[in-house]
Order: sequence, then C-alpha cells, then structure tokens
Amino acid sequence: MNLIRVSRPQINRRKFLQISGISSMGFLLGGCGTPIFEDVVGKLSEPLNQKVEKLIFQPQQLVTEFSASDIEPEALIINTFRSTPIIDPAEYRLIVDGEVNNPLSLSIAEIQALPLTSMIIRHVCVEGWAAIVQWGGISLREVVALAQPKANVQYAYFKSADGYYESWDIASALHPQTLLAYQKNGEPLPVENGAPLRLASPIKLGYKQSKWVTRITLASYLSPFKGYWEDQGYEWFAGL
Ligand SMILES: Nc1nc2c(c(=O)[nH]1)N[C@H]1C(S)=C(S)[C@@H](COP(=O)(O)O)O[C@H]1N2
Ligand SMILES: [Mo]
Repeated sequence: MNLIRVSRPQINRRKFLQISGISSMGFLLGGCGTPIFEDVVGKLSEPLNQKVEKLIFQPQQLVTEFSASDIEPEALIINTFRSTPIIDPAEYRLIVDGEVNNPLSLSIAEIQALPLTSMIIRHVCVEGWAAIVQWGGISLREVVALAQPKANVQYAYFKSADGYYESWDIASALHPQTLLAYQKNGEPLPVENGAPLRLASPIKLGYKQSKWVTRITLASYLSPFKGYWEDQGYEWFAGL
C-alpha cells in the first residue's frame, strides 16, 4: 500500500502554475515532440478563460473520505458491458480536444509526471452494490486546465477503448475529487478496472466512471448521445 498518499493538498492557482510549470518542463526535456507543451508553458502565465477558470479554482464542497483500513478489496465487482479492450501502453494516448485552445495528446509517462492525488471513496453501482476503494491518479481539473478550455465549455465527453461513452456537466468534471486514476488500492490499476486510465469520483454513480478513457472532448452543447446507459434510460446527472 506504499503508493497511497493521504494528504491531498487543495490546488490553488499559484500552486497549479508551479506544478504544471515543472511538469511541462519535464515534458520538454523528455523530448516527446509535442509542441503543445511549449505553448502551455507560455500560456500558463496568461489568465484562463473567466467562466471555466472560476470552476477550476473555486473551492468546492469535498466528500468525506475513508481511511485505509476501510478499503474493501474484494467488494469492487468488475462491471463491463463488453469485453476488456486490449491497449498497447506504448501506443496509448489520452486526447483532450474540443473547445480548447491547447488540445493535448498525453502518453502514459506524461500523465504520470503530473501530480499524483489519492483518495479513498465509496464506489456505488446502480445494480445494488458498493465498495470502498482507494484510487490514485491525476485530477481531471488539472488536465482540463492544461488544455486551456474556452469560457463557454459546459460539458465533458469521455470516449473509451471498449466503445463506452459518457458525458458529464463541467462542474462535476472539475470537482477536486474527480480523478483520472491509474492506481487502485495502492497497486497499478488492473486492466479489468480500466487501465491505463479511468474516471473515479465520489460524486457520481458507477456508470459515470468510464474505464479505458482515450478521449476527453470539452464542449458547450449537450449531445443527443449522452452515455451508453443514459441512452437506454438511465439518469444523466447520476449524482451521489
Ligand atoms: N469503458 C467502460 N467503463 C465503465 C463500464 C463499462 O462497461 N465500460 N461500466 C461502468 C459501470 S456500470 C461500473 S459500476 C463501473 C465498474 O467499475 P469496475 O469494473 O472497475 O468495478 O465501471 C463503469 N465504467
Ligand atoms: Mo454500475
């Protein structure tokens, strides 16, 4: 369990600029050939678009977390509508696009260079089970901030490698406890649970928490395709 970090500092603008500046340097030195990060280094000193910037830095009500002894390692049931997709970690990229000034294409190494956040929360599936789980990963709000969203962004769309799709309201997506996780219960995230990257958040039901996320699209409109389960009648907001 040595990957678990209990202290989770609240991000503020100054801190964000510091850490993302350092991370961006890492990307540049890594020679990954993405000019995006040169732009990011330059643009981070400019103000972000007002409306989304407010959501990114505004303090939000935090959900109380559990302690390490509460973790229920056997309780998290694999729930996958199709089969587990095969993803080559070397080829994997997380795309962040849509109404943004800096579209991103992040490798696993670039993702793992961002600050690690850990939380112990309850995962709740509508099918009538729940599990207390530790998730480690990067906060979605930092990734969104790096992509420099336009002010009118209201929704985040998630595409997964198994064909699953989801959409979230931007405030929930930017909640400080909404993570893109790559660790579960102190270990690297198992592939059945969504490796290399899945959503994890204490404010939404299980079906909102896409596994095998490959693309995040930020948009100002709500698409007729809201989510795999939502399009069959399940509630879209699905808040806890
Ligand atoms: N890509 C993808 N993500 C998904 C699903 C899925 O079938 N495919 N199922 C959802 C449901 S209904 C739940 S409860 C959780 C289950 O996560 P777990 O399999 O890691 O327990 O994943 C969610 N994310
Ligand atoms: Mo679920």
